[in-house]
Amino acid sequence: MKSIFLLIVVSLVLRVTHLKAQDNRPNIIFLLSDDQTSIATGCYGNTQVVTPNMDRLAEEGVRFANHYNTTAICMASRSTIMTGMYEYKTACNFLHGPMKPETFQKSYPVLLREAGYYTGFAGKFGFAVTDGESWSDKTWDVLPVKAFDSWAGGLGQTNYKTEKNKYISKYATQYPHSTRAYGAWAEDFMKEAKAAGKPFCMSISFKAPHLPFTPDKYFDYVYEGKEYKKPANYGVENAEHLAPQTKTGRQYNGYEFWRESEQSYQKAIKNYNQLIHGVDYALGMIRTALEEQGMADNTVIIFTSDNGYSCGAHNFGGKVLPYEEASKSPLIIYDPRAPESARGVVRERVTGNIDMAPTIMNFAELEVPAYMDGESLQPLMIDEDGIAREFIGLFNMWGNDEIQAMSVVSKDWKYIYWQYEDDSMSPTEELFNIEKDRMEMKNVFFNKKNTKTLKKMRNQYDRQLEVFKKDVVDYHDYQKYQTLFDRKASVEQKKKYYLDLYGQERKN
Ligand SMILES: [Ca+2]
Repeated sequence: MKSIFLLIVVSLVLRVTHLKAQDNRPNIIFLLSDDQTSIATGCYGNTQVVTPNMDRLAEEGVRFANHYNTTAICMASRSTIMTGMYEYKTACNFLHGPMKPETFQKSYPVLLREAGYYTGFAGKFGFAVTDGESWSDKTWDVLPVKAFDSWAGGLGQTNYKTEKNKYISKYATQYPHSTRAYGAWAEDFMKEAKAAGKPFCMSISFKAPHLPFTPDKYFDYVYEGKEYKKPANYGVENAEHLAPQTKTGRQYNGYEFWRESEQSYQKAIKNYNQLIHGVDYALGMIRTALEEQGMADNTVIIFTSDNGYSCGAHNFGGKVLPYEEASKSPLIIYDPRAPESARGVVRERVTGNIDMAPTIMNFAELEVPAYMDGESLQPLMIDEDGIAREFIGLFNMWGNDEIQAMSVVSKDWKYIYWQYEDDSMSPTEELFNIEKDRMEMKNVFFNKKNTKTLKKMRNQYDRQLEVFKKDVVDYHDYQKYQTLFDRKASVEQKKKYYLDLYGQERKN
């Protein structure tokens, strides 16, 4: 009996040792900036910014030229990133509600931890996880602190001052600005993970370059005395061709600092770029730490942002809109183990924030769950035809009624259906040939030459809506979009929902 027991113990020990020796799955680092439009990045063709570490990551890995946030606002995008699901399935956004705990159980950090990864999170988590209908972002109980092995996340929007963030305040003396403090935290996390003897998955969500634009003074020298040239689509005069729906709400009427004066524009764009430079520096800190820990050869790095930023394009500030500046972010993936075909290459195929969780699952050698709407981008890294997708859907279900809209985009074309109507405006369709007109200066919807393309894009839109109708959750006020986004819905059908929204008849 004794010897049988001994045999079992020995075989168990051997098995554990064997498993440990076999676990050479890569470490995964997921870095998310906040409100970084793709064009604010050097490797995306901007010669006015200094982002050497992002550029180097692209030179050594894969840069995705057409990466969209399927909902271009923090809370919804972060929910999508973690779960791989569209907003109408996460049911999580400002104005709608928090994420249910059972939905969070489907997120990549939870799944990777269950699969033996050592997991960590730092920065702006940005959405609430609770069964409650109302929540406050000032309380810790809506943050899944215990779902991670190591947690350094902050409340609500977090703070640029390191000392104001409970879990990273110990770095405040050396790094008073939180962006570099997250770089320091990353180094400590790697040591911790190494000691745990497991592959790690580290997610850092920087606050930068989100408002308020208060960059790290340490980088004041980088853009000192610099005058920025504005893009060709800057300003109100370049919004004439756009739908009336877009010229409502805070994106068009707020964020005055982008247009108040030359001086206010220069100040805003400099601070915005300087905040991004800080993130770039932190990326450099993280790569150095990886080398020092001897982990660089087996660590995948994914860098992206939760939404873009308009920066005055077409007179818009903020994000939310389906236009290029607001909905597109950089996406760079570096896998040190990848073949030559995934080194220093650019992929044109459309990708989205829905692809982040599936890609991470794939890197962790786990099956991508069927409920995830995105696809793993690993095959696309190796080959432009690695995934078959041609279109992706974009949704805005936040903000004033007028700007809530659905769109579809391919690498060459974008179709937007502005559904809102009242006595002053009708539903408006926009078609942009973004391959030739990246600035979206011409709505070619009325051009007969594009009849075939328009038909194709409308079909894609309708197909996307069918998927929406099939999958949409029945809570948090998402059902109404089945009707509102329907190109064929009548005013009468839509009216009911405007009534629900305002508790009264439509404004006009
Ligand atoms: Ca954001």
